[in-house]
Amino acid sequence: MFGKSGQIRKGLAVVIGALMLLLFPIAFTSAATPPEPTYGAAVVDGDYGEWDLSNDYFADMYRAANPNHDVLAKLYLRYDCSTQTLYALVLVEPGHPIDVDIAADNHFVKIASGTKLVDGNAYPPDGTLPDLAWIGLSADGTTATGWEASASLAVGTYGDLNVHTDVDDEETSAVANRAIPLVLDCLTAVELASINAHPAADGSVPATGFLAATVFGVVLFGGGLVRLRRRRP
Ligand SMILES: [Ca+2]
Ligand SMILES: [Ca+2]
Ligand SMILES: [Ca+2]
Repeated sequence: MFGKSGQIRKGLAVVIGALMLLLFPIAFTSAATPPEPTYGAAVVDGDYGEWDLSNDYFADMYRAANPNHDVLAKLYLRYDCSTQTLYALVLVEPGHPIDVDIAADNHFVKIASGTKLVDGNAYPPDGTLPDLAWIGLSADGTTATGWEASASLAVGTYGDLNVHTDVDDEETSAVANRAIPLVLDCLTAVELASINAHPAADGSVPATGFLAATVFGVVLFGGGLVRLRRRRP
């Protein structure tokens, strides 16, 4: 009896250990830790279903870029180290639609001390960087609920990322003081990615990993039980 419960405990430990190994590194690496973004890709197509609004959240965008004023939109970021592509998602707060029909230049991502990386002129997306796509574009094309965009940006440390959009009627919504830190550290990202096999960009890898761990654990645990039964007199 002692031996059987010991084996069962051993089997359970293997199952739990396999699950923890697979799940915990994913939990740590899939989240943005500003000033570092989530490391992964996105698809600029006007559907933000691939974004994880809790893990990819990067910064608030305030009225007039003033952190003492209301938050009118939120910024989410991802960075793909393999292509050195920055992906941005901007979603407005309820009641503050994007002012789409203002000048396309007013919706942008830039490094304040450098050139603009992407703006509304990159709409419609054509698969060539930079790209921008409206989210929830109204039938008359004058408002939207957000946008996603992609642009080339080299690995490095930046002190002045500015993401800006216009909402309501020509109202500025931008990150605090139009300059927040952004760190793109692909050495760390690659190291962690090799532990994980791949960062969880769209959730498909963790799902596969979870299934593999479950099958692996059940086979081990089941095999142990079968052996126990065979040994019983
Ligand atoms: Ca998308
Ligand atoms: Ca307008
Ligand atoms: Ca383009």
